[in-house]
Amino acid sequence: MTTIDPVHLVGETALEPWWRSAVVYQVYPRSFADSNGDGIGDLRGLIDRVDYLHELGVDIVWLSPIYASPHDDNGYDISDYRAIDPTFGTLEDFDELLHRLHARGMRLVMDLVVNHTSDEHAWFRESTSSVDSPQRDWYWWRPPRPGFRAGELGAEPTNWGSFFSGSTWQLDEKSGEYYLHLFSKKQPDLNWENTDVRAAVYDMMRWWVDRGVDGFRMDVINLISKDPALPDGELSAGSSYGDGFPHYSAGPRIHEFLQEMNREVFAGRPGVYLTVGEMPGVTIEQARLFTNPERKELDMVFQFEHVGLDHGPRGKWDPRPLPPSALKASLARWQDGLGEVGWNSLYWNNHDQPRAVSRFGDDGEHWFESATALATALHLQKGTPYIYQGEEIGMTNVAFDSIDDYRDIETLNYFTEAVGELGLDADEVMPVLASTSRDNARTPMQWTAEPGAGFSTGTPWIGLNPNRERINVLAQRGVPGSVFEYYKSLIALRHEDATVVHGEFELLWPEHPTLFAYTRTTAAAELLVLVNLGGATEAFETPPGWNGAELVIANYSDAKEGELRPWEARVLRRTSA
Ligand code: TEU
Ligand code: CA
Repeated sequence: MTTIDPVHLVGETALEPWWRSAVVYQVYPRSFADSNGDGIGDLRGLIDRVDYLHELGVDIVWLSPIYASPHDDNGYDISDYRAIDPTFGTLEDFDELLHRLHARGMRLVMDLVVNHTSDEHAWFRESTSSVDSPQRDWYWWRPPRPGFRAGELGAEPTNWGSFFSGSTWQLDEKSGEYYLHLFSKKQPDLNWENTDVRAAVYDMMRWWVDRGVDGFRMDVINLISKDPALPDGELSAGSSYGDGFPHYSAGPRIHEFLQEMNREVFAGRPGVYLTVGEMPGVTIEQARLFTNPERKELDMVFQFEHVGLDHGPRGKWDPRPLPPSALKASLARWQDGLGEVGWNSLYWNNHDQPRAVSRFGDDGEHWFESATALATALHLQKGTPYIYQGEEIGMTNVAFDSIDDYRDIETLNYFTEAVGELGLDADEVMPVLASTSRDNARTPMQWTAEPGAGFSTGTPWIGLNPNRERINVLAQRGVPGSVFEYYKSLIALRHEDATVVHGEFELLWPEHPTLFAYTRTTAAAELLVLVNLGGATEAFETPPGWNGAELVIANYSDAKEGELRPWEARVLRRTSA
């Protein structure tokens, strides 16, 4: 078994956490590899693919939830934090996976979903059993709004709308009280104000740490502290719900809770674990606090600004075109904002986002060029890059044409609301789902061109993308000029070149509408990153001193001075000697 140092020496003096030079790979287990033909990916399937991940060169696997769950939200609704769902395997399988990853020098980061549990968790069952239950206060129970009878429209304790459509409140007929659920009604929110709740969560985290896991990706962790007064949200035009976000996001005790968690779970072992907080709606100012090492809260956060730029006034189901200039301005703002004090996580994709090559790139004519251009734009930035399964082979949106093909609760709830209350035509809604549904990210991993794509010998739980015949691992692994080999080179570059890890970021040509250009600079060397985020050829003037510089990586086989072709990406290096 390879030993892995928690920290390594940088330069002469400073100790630095290992994850700063690491690349993370996210596995959505249900869609990764199915070993037993039931159509659902599992731990054994993942164990069989450890060598694949090792070959790609990633350092960390972030595993989406594998805990016991009724799967209302594909495992983000957990009914037992200390059990593996039988769909995915057993604790023995889990231990084997961990061992195999560690033996290859890789680490494992678990998904931690503790803003809410499943309504089938023992804690919630007990909480629901009686208003006098000692665990009643573990969740957010409230009586109907004064002046209203339970169940009556308007009786909900606040006017907040759920992320998954409808109200955030569900009536419990037995007690006549409502419980809060920011997501589905099968995902009741835990009451973090309660000391016992927090102690139980930390205890569970220590249990996984003792088992050997290397960190946690924390689901919607900015939502755990709410304003206990639970005020109504502001009503916006055209919506029947108020905006509760300011009242349930980054609440008054958020920093206290995260510092407490850090102390209680990781105390005495700084730099050993990776913590990344998923934080929809987080601002740069907040992120600077969350990721400032001195505050001992989190190592990094997932921010959502760049994946919200194509949302219209009515949110994600109201997509609008995105000018590349807006994208590059946002990315540069975060580079600058967290450059000195905090640390960025870098991502285009995850299991909640449509596929980047379809969304920000061109999955038709310039599929290869745009997949690799986007990869270059992201991986050369300062921060820790995250690759979502299939991104490394340029997987695209699936664009199902029937609502029956969709599986995602958010998508299905929205569809029902859209053709119901909102009175929209199914024909107008389907193209919106095709471009924005989370299921675009959840179609099975394309390993081969076969009918089951090498994912499963059975019927997959969600339809395969028919382009598996063209886009698959077998067609790319070890094949020069493939998206896979390009990702491999980018990952290797981060490991080999300290400038990629440490260099200061500076945006060039902020006014240019499509060329995303920046430098990364250390005392020893400098990188120039040039990416054309558009489908037309663009002329540019080589910045002074860069003519004839060493070419590090490029997605076209030849380079023309002063010109970038559609989605062309080029990285140059010079040393200060
Ligand atoms: O997502 C939280 C989140 O805010 C969104 O990305 C959400 O999925 C939705 O798309 C908003 O429109 C996390 C998980 O990543 C997601 O899969 C879960 O459904 C959600 O929390 C609840 O646990
Ligand atoms: Ca299976």
